[in-house]
Amino acid sequence: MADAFWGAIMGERAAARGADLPTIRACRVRQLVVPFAQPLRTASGTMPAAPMILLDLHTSAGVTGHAYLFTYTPTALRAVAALCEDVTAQLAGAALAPRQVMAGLRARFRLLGSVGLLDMVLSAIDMALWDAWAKFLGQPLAALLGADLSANDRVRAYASYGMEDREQIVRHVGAALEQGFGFVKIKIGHASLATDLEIVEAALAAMQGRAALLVDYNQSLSVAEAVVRCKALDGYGLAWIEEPTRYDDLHGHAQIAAAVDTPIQLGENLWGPAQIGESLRAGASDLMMPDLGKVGGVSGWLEATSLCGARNVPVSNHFYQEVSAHLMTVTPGAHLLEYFRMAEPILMEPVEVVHGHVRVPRRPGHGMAWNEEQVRRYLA
Ligand code: SMN
Ligand code: MG
Repeated sequence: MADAFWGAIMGERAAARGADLPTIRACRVRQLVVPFAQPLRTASGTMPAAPMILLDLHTSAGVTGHAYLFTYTPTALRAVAALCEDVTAQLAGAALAPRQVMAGLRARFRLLGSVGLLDMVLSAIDMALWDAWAKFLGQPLAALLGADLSANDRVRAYASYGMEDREQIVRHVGAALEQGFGFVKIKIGHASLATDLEIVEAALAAMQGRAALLVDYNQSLSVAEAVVRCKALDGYGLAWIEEPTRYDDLHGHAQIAAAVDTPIQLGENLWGPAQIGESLRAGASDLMMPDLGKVGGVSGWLEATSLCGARNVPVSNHFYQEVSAHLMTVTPGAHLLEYFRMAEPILMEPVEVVHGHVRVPRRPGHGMAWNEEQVRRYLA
């Protein structure tokens, strides 16, 4: 009953407004498990593949907004897909107005609260809405948000890899240098600090000064151990040390950041602009890297990165490179784009890397179109 009520409300508002905006017709949600080129090992777990949902938001203007959402574990896939289906079922008839639609949905879930899987679903809906909106206006997302792509359509990127042994790290560094990347991220958090240092030294030796190294602990250390290990890493001139301790231990991260010289990076696990703001106020990190699937999609990114800009904190992304590339062109203090080929197997046109930079596509919207043959192959 309540759902019919909300559907009527959304529909009435569109009708009252007249036909000046397209309306949302229907949404399709699909569940996939897309293999990584190789299992992605982190100090907090290994992922053999990317469980993700695809969201297609069809409109009366004949344009369809697309979004994918990484669910981290197949265990969450079905629940996230079901939640996405139920939430998007309320949107039929609503005007294609990303800000209004999202404000309406967030108001609806005020009592439930959204941190967690619902925030992920709302983030995906937001990304699909902005894609459809930009397509309806015939603009690349970046241009719609105010970027001049004719002046600059490239975003500096870093090649992102997992937690691997020396030989694999050296191979990855070689591949990254060949593509012109000036920054390479590897994951550490091995059983001992000695092994971390051995891997870092191998990566730096392979780089021969041609690139800067970023490391990612994926929340794996206690604060005390993180202070010890990050201090030991201080002498290596790393560009950043990422999530040395639990993402939500803002005080702990602030302690680590105060104890070491190397910039501390976090943000991929912060839920929405509110948690980004809390983290900034706590001085938890020197750098910030929101994740579009957790921060609230395009709308969440714009709000969160405005907070970063106000505090002069450089901003990078986590995953979702195809959409993040557009946003980085209009983000104050845009720092580095994470280049990690998660969705590439299901895209018609993966993002293009040009000498260590990702080129922002000029196609309307974010530029992603599904390779439906591949999608069918990976349906869960
Ligand atoms: C990361 C997180 C989750 C899955 C894979 C990789 C990593 C990153 O923290 O920064 O990409
Ligand atoms: Mg990370």
